[in-house]
Amino acid sequence: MPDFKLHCFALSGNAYKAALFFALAGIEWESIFVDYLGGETRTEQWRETINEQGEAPVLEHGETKISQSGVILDYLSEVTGRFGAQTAEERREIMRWILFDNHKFTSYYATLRFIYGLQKSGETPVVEFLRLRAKAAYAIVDGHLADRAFMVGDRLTIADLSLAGYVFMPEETGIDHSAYPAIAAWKDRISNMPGWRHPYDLMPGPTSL
Ligand SMILES: N[C@@H](CCC(=O)N[C@@H](CS)C(=O)NCC(=O)O)C(=O)O
Repeated sequence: MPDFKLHCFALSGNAYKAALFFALAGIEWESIFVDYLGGETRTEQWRETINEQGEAPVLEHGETKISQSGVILDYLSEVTGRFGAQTAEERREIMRWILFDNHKFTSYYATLRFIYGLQKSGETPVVEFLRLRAKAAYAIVDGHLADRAFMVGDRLTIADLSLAGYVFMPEETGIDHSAYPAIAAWKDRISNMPGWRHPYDLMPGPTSL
């Protein structure tokens, strides 16, 4: 029985960040399917017993139970010794990109992808706003990656894993990804690593609404 249990579902790029950590580290883990589309995370019982914040992913490891993908990634790097910082400066730099990812890069893109790509909203002012914000975040990450292979240092860290949450999701967002060649090259570097698997292949549950 694996030590690590991850409450997750296939459509969740936030959960993929942790699932990808396990895949690339070659660490056994168990998935616990979250019926997000069925409303499980909104039930009182789920919030009382799994996560009061009402969000997936949630990691269980022995007595430890934590949510927030950035905290989960930080915890996993600490307890496994993989993909973490080697210096205090790197630790700050990793945290800086994880916070940027949570606030901007993942947040706007994931919401755009959900509304436009999965719910098929069509063009609306909200979609237009989210796309503009997502493109601005993509441009910043693309600029950072223009002259380096990974976000921090010269190797894959949890900063990359955080930003990689939604970039392999296949849904249409109306964003022209050819405008971000450094992100495309970084994605190739990650997907060519031993152990890499697509989110829909790594986590349980439906892959459409
Ligand atoms: N900042 C959180 C975001 C988690 C998140 O938004 N998860 C989605 C699923 S991918 C969720 O459970 N959303 C529930 C909601 O917003 O009500 C993280 O990085 O873990």
